[in-house]
Amino acid sequence: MIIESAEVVVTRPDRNFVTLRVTTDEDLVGLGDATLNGREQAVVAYLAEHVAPLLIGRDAHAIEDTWQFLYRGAYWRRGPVTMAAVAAVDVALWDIKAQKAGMPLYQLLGGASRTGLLAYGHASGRDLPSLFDSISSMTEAGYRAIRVQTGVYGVANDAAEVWDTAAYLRDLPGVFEAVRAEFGPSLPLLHDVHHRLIPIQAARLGKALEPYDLFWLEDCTPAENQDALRLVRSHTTTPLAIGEVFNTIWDYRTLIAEQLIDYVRSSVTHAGGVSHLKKILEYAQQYQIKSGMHGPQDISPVGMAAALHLGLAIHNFGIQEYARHGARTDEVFQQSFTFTDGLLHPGALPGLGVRLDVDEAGKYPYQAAYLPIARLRDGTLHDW
Ligand code: EZ4
Ligand code: CO
Repeated sequence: MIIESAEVVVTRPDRNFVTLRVTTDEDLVGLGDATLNGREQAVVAYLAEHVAPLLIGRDAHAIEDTWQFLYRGAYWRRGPVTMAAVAAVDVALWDIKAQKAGMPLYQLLGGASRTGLLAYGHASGRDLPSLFDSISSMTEAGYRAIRVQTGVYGVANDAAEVWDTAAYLRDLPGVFEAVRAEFGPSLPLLHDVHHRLIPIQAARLGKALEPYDLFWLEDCTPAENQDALRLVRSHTTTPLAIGEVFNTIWDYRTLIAEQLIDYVRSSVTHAGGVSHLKKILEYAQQYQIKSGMHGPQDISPVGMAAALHLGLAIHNFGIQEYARHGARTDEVFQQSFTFTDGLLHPGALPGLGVRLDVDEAGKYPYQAAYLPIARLRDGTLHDW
């Protein structure tokens, strides 16, 4: 089976999405998510100018060889743009192979290891009453695990959020104490620090949150400094999750080999596809480290589907982040996955189980949009 075409579809039904659409001489169509939030057009150019022409005429079944060809053959390795582009090709080819086999993708990855995937959703509020309302609305929507954020330390305006680290460290344990008092001891609670602390602050926060039994503390430091996590780890038993901005196994080398984290946050979309993330997770498995794949709205339904197939198949699944897309997105991307009793399942359709309606996608052209930034009170640029 030969690849006949590879086109990049950019659409903004509710937000920008980049999708690679690969067609074979047997008229099978495979999809891959290549959305890199705020830098979308860099991946579009990488795919359209440099990757798509190389795919035409290749064996659609040769997934590993194509992965190695794009990774090694480029000479310039790693990085978010490259790895999102490689991921999109990888996932599109897995989609095609599974459709050809007449099976949902998870069957080709080893079959189901569980009946469904525990998902967590986001709750946030500027004060405790609004936070409680937000948590209640998430549990009513079916979520059985909740990420709890407070906006108290960030005053949003058009230019930047103002961030006060000292106030955050002082107040956050009290927020979790109140949430536990209101919602009880058994609801899994998560929290995302968004890379905003230095190691000693992260160590102190992890320790202060221990009484509230977090499922995890996420991105507590900018973890490209992998060694910093030794300090955090030596001070706290709060489980640690890291890596939504990582894109290869090399970003995790120290973190996994020294067991400095408990959950791998990388997504299929940003870490080289199903093939590469599976390798990262198999490495992590030897150290009792589990998956915690990134699943915000900027992972498209195609990227989410790929995550669900991989998560269902691997042994060391931990939890899946799941932020529902809007109604327009669901029309552009027709999906087969389900969310029942707090558990996600990729469904039984052959392949990924997602269909891209190209005409519908064409109604929503790209619009530039960027992530917010944060600044300290004195104006210093901080991590968002
Ligand atoms: O900032 O998806 O855990 N989730 C997050 C997200 C990320 C965005 C980046 O594109 O941290 O909100
Ligand atoms: Co995060």
